[in-house]
Amino acid sequence: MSESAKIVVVGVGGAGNSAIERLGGLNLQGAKTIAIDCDKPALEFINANKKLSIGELVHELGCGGFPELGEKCAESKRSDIIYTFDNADIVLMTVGLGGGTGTGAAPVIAQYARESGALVVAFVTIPLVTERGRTVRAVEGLERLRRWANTVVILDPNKIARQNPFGGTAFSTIDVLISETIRSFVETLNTPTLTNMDYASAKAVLANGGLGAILYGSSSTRDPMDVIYELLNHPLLDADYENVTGAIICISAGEDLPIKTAHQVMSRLRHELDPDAKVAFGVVTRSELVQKIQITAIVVGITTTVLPLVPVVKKSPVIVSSSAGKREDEIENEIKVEEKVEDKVEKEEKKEIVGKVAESYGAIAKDKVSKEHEGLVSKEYADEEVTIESVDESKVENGIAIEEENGDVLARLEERVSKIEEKVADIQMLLADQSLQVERFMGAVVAIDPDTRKIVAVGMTQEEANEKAKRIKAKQYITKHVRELLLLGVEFVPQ
Ligand SMILES: Nc1nc2c(ncn2[C@@H]2O[C@H](COP(=O)(O)OP(=O)(O)OP(=O)(O)O)[C@@H](O)[C@H]2O)c(=O)[nH]1
Ligand SMILES: [Mg+2]
Repeated sequence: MSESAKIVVVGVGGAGNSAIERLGGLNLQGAKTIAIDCDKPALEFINANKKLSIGELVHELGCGGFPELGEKCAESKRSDIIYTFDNADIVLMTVGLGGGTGTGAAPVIAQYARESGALVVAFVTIPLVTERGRTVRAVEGLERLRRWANTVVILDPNKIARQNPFGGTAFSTIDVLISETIRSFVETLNTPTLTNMDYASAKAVLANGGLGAILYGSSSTRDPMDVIYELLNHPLLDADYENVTGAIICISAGEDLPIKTAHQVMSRLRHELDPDAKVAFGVVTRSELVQKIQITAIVVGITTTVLPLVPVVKKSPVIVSSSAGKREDEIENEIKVEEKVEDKVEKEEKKEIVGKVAESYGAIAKDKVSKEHEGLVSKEYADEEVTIESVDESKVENGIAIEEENGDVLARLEERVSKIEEKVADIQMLLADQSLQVERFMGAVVAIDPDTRKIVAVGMTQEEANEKAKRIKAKQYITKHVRELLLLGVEFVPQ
């Protein structure tokens, strides 16, 4: 090893930390992992060397899809964040863009890492087109992140969702790709192996990488051409690699790999790239890869079709589909259509819940909400029972609700149903005493004390509660409740 670099791998937000969790499972050598989230309960499930909850401002329960909250949370924990970097030379970040924590906090964390002198490489996932409005937020987050990270490697689940050679969900495939790429990179840099990557060369590639992509190929034959073919024709990559400005190329293989084969692979790949591209190269051997050869590469300086704000330049005949230009339009159109549908559904749901709340609690909506929804307190809800549950945050923080699995949820719901009368009375008293903010989420309602921002009650119809219990685990159920509180907007006053 010529010069060893101190590397940390930092996951930000739920998706970012699922890649960290996977790295923990791979027993990553040569770097420390750090999990950062505003969602403290979610951190409990992550296997990382260090964990940092930065969610004090949001009661440690995530940012409910609001990047501005994620940003504020990160800013509020500046010194803690810098401390966890421990003067690292390289900070590798993993983030799913489109939610609140990752999208908002990652650019701030990248900034702090840069200011502490580290080289920052972020591996980001953009949302699926089916995630509706999240793409716009993701693009904004990406633009902010690009200002601070030296290189941002983008992974697009939409391509994988269309054609997934690995099986599983698009996101789990991406997490495999990210964790394999990070692992190989870190190991070729920082562990004793066949051909170590030179730190200075890696730094030269990544320092001004701009946008990057991952290339991946694996083969069970020892013909170097096979693995290169796999790599360059991989369906996950839709980037113009010929004109890239640099590449980090890691070959992983069994200990039986002849060094000559590794060099053949390398020189063939070199030939594929622009002659001026900077390349850093390493070979790592792993006992589980006997008779196999795998390449993970990070190419930088790419252009991509993925996001509307990123310029599109397509040149490579090997990977590029002739409909690439069209696809971008299609994606944009799909998003527009979906956003319209979403707006409509949201309006209708809001009307519906306002009706329910008003009916159940004898409350009326004020301001424009009341006008918009006047007359909506209809008889159609009269026959439905309403299940009300008081939830306080200590319950969630203690992890009691979070530990529960499906069976326990059913038991809890049964118990809850038996207490309907009592709880309805409770919430009615609460609502009679004070002005509470009420919002709907996932077909339920929550009442929040606007001063303390504490949830004082959660309510849903029995039918919805039963349906929910069939589908989801308690941890998701409870944490979702709290996240969605951040969508406050409708205020009710007692009649
Ligand atoms: N790589 C990866 N991405 C995912 C996964 N699940 C969701 N995503 C993507 O990541 C985006 C952000 O989701 P999260 O990471 O859960 O959001 P967050 O950053 O924790 O933000 P809040 O929960 O809103 O505070 C989603 O919109 C998806 O596009 C996953 O398991 N792996
Ligand atoms: Mg989250």
